[in-house]
Amino acid sequence: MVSTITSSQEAIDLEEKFGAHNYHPLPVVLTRGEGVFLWDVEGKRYYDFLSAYSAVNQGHCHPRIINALIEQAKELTLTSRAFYNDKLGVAEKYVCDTFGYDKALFMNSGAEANETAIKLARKWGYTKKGIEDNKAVIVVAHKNFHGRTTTIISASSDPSARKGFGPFMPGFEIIDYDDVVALQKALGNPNVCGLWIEPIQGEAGVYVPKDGYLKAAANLCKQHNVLLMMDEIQTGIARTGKMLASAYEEVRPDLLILGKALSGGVLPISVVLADDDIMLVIKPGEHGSTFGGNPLAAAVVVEALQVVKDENLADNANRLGDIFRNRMKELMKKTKLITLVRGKGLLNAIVVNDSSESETAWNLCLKFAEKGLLAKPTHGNIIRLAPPLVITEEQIHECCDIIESVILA
Ligand code: IF1
Repeated sequence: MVSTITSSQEAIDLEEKFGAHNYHPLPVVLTRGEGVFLWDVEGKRYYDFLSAYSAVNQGHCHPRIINALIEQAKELTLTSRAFYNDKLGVAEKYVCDTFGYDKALFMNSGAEANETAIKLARKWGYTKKGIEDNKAVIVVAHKNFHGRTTTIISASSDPSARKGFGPFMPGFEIIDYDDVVALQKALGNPNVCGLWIEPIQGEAGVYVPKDGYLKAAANLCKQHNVLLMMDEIQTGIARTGKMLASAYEEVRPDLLILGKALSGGVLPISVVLADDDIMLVIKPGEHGSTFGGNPLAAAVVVEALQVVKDENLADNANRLGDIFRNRMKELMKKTKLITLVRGKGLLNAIVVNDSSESETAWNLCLKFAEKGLLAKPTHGNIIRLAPPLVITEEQIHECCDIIESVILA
């Protein structure tokens, strides 16, 4: 018999007993979302300062996106790619026009899009750059986060992502992020087919590289005939105050990887964008996915991106991000508990003055929740603060008031 949940504790107990223990969530049980707000099963309202790790940039249950989902769901949801459907081509053209590429390849999760980019870069390396079979190397950055598959964790430097999950996929070289000299040295290897990076490292604690790093990386890639593979899964779709974070340095990646907010959080939709000389190295039968490019996703992606444009969410993120960081800098003058605020647009983090083993950041997040704001610590002492981009100036001030009152107490 299927029963309904009547209390938060009941839901937590069920997950604890029947769910795998691969997460350690904050003890809040959510049942409804609208715009910047979430409600728990007891009816308490919260500001969402995680946005499902930047998947709900457009706000929870955006009426236009939900409507597109419902209307398409009534017509056709899945055909597989064994046949054409009447929505996929429209979505492909839309994302190609939006981001300025020749071709798009839709997948579902961000990890799958990254896997797709790896396959594209390797095949390009063998067929276009002339790298000897099975020798291709992809250069990645220390503290990267690109997903959870066995190949992707083979490129990770995080012991908790890797330990116990070997053997690992060869063909990755890890160098320091934000280090042009290291990059210069690594790309000199003629077997390198790709440089795979995030424009801002999300999981590393919203680490923003120095001005000029991305531009230098793009130039070095060009110089060494290496593909620049940019993972904008978390930074893309207006989160950092521009449609793409790469645009801050006028960098155009050879492979652009997007996910999360492509759907406004209603479905897993991801995509890799590239020009013909790269994308067409993959031939029929060499790559795919049952759900990738399904008509439901195709209808949703067009509406979700159109909402970002119509509501000027990039400008809003840019403007309110400045206000937010200024408020946090003011707060830092009044307390020693916060040592740093960093980020771009509405992708920000505060660093708590404490060792990463202690519980201070976790306890702060529990207090934020008590006061009606949901955020989650990362690496023990960093709190990521990333509300939906539909938040207003008045609301962001109210949220800064909450954060300030908790921290000063
Ligand atoms: C989890 C972090 C965020 C990503 C980038 C690819 C993916 C992600 C830059 C994979 C996913 C997530 C997944 C989530 C936690 C989360 C995260 F804390 F780990 F770093 F957002 F900040 N590239 N990020 O950030 O996309 O396959 O999940 O769709 O619980 O693993 P996915």
